[in-house]
Amino acid sequence: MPYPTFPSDCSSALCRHLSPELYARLKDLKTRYGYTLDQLIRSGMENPDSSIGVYAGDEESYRLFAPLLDPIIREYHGFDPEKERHRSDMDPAHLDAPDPDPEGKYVLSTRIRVGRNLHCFPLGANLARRERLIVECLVSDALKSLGGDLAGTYYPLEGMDDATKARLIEDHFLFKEGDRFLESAGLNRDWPEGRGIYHNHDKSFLVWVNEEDQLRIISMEPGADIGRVFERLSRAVSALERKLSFAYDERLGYLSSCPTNLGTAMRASVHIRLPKLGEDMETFREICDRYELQIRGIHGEHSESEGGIYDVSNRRRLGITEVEAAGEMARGVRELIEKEKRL
Ligand code: ADP
Ligand code: IOM
Repeated sequence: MPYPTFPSDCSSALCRHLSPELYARLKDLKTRYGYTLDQLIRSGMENPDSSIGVYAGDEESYRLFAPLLDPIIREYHGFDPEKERHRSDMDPAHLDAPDPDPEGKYVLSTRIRVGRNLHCFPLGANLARRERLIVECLVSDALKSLGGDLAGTYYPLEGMDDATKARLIEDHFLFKEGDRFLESAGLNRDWPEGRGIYHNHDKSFLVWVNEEDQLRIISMEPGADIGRVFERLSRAVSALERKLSFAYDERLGYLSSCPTNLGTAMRASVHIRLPKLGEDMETFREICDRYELQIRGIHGEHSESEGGIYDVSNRRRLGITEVEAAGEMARGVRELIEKEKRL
């Protein structure tokens, strides 16, 4: 492929960082699992409205294509992959994140998820059909061992009726189908085979299998008790770590398909009603920038807000520990609520 061209209004990290010289330097490289630059950038090429636009195919992608990926990582996380090392801390005893909305007037629900991928397998964009089925089997077996409040059932997507699927998506429990960014990255191949969702009885603990990452481990509940949501997640991750070996790099932390999810691979979010700040996006964004928060719409990434309700979460995931990221989110949300009250 010749050097790709981007539309003039493209602002993805890919189009800002991929020069013709860099493309020429990397275009013939291939990881041991056979992943190439063209595969890495396909999603951003086909979707110029991507925010990032690249998906790694395996652990080696992060080394082989580092001249493109390191500047993207540096810019997104404010972390220097050449000089720094990631640290992880999921100990709930270290968490300082008091409920930012004790009166329950603004925050509808809290959700914290981490992404994980299995060591010894390529990442999803480069996973063969048979490997994906093995991943599903290993993960669903590990999930069967969970007890107490984490005990639940694994539901393969294949065979799930449309009404159940639609309800789970609408209620924010299940990933949506047909995401064009993932489609271009090759992450939707053989859909829906090998994909599924595990959840406990009250859907406060869930695991997505073989979506953007092989596992998305999720703790969520109504209200703003960040401590309780974090504690449940931490316990679940520890229990799964005893059964599964996750891909982890000394420098980059937990490895993920998208460079935005490296490190903690954690996104701690609230669904919050902020109708007045929603009318003053400049102030809203200024507070979010100060606390390194990201604003998403009500149905997650690439969706819009509805009825003054936003998804507000930590933006940085690498070079910050899990307890620090959740604490930063809590402090930022408290300030957003204070501002909303004053407006
Ligand atoms: P991810 O969080 O895994 O990166 P998305 O941004 O696509 O993925 O969000 C996945 C789903 O989780 C969406 O349905 C979204 O609305 C839902 N969600 C995110 N945060 C919350 C929250 N605090 N409460 C309820 N649902 C949430
Ligand atoms: N993580 C991923 N879905 N995302 C950042 C897509 C994009 O590049 O817009």
